[in-house]
Amino acid sequence: MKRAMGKYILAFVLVLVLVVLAGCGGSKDEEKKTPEPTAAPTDTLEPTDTPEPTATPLPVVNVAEGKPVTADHEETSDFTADKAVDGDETTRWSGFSLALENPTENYDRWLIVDLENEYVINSFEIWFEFLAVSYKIEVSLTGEENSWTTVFDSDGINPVGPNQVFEEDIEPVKTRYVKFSTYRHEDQAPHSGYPFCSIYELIVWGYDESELNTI
Ligand SMILES: [Ca+2]
Repeated sequence: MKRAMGKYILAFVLVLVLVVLAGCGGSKDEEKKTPEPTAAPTDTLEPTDTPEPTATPLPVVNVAEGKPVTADHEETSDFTADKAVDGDETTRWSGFSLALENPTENYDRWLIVDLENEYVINSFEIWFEFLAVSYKIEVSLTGEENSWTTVFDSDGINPVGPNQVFEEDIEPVKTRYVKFSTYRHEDQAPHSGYPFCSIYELIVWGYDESELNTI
């Protein structure tokens, strides 16, 4: 009887152990799976930029070409002031510097273009044949003395030459007259050998404001 009871107890313990082991192991299917990575949040859509309005090109032209022009000196009848604005890059205006003959003379030469209308100008080009001193560009609505405003000054940097093209942007300014003038900067040595202010073409880029309303 005791042996029979012992067998039952042994069997019971064996079953209990198996049940416990089964509970601890679990099946493969029940194994915890590595959680799927959370999908990256969808990128927040950037607000669509409002397209910039396409800038209408300014009706910029050479407002100096063919316009009345005067200069304080013309080297010869072949190098007259009008040659600086005739639209021909092979003809030129040349002013002779008196300083070559007399060093006490100044180096100043000037040339004024009457644009015959008020234009907003924003850049210029000068096709130099030669210049050995500094130069300025001034503007005026009336052309009267003391009405000039300097919009560019080479300030000691001069083309020297020969045959250099200077292009400069300036703050847009409304003007009718454009004055080119030369001077010897205090840091510049007196020139020699090339006493001319010689320009193939002075090009002034600008536009008529009244035309902006029609384009
Ligand atoms: Ca010319």
